[in-house]
Amino acid sequence: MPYEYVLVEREDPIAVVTINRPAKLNALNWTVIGEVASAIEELDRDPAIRCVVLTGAGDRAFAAGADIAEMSDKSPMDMLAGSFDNWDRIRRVHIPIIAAVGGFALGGGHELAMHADMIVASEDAKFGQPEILLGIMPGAGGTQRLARTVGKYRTMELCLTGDQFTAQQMFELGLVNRVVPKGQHLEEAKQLARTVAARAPLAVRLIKDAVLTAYEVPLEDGLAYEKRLFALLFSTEDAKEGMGAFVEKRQANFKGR
Ligand code: CO8
Repeated sequence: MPYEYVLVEREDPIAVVTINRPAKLNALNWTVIGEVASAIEELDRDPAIRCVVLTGAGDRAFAAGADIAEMSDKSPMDMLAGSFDNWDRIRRVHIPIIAAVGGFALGGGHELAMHADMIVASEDAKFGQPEILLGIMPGAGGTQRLARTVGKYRTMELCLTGDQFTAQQMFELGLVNRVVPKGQHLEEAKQLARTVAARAPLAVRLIKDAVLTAYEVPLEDGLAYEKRLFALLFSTEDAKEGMGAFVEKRQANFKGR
């Protein structure tokens, strides 16, 4: 289905979802975020696709935040009823998502990148939570995901000053996986996606589930959950294939069964 602001390009077994609103630095109006959610959900349901790359069109931005013009006259109830469901839809997919960030990832754009499972950034990328400069605050997980990833003190700095941090700074803080020369973020993210896509698909999905669960539950519960998922994989053909291939000294051929 064609979207107004989102492009989907399949390169099975990976797909690239591009926010395509470059004249507005890919600002996330409610239609955009709904379309991103729909596109990723559709790919999540497709067994031929095993990893998604999420990026922004043009060379200036991944996304410069929620659409300020659209938001400016909203009431509290408009905001609550608005697009939060779509953010949750992105959060709930099982397929791994890699954000390929060039240029600005600000506010909701930064929060959207943090909905991904890994982040690859061009060396010119700029990350920040500038909502404070607008008299508001992060609303799509910025304070929570940042605090869990880079810690209280850097989160406070980002959110209370609104300052932009470089890709290298975010790499050093553990939020960015790889920093690459300007303009090479998409290719690097696709390469990383192909690596993940070549792995045993059921194990990939359960690993994503287990790692995200680490942010939700106490360690004891997380360890118990991991143990059950680990045992569950012993019911799969891929587990027999993977361990059998190691023993027989050959390449494993995973089928997602
Ligand atoms: N919203 C709407 N339009 C935007 C946005 C935005 N966030 N960012 C840029 N644009 C538009 C500009 O208005 C401009 O449009 P036009 O050419 O029609 O005037 C075009 O994009 C190009 O932008 P600039 O001319 O401003 O480009 P500069 O190179 O001068 O500046 C900046 C680039 C520094 C990125 C600047 O555009 C900027 O500061 N943008 C706003 C960044 C920001 O404040 N982001 C946070 C927004 S609030 C938020 O994200 C809250 C998230 C809540 C999530 C939960 C929702 C339910």
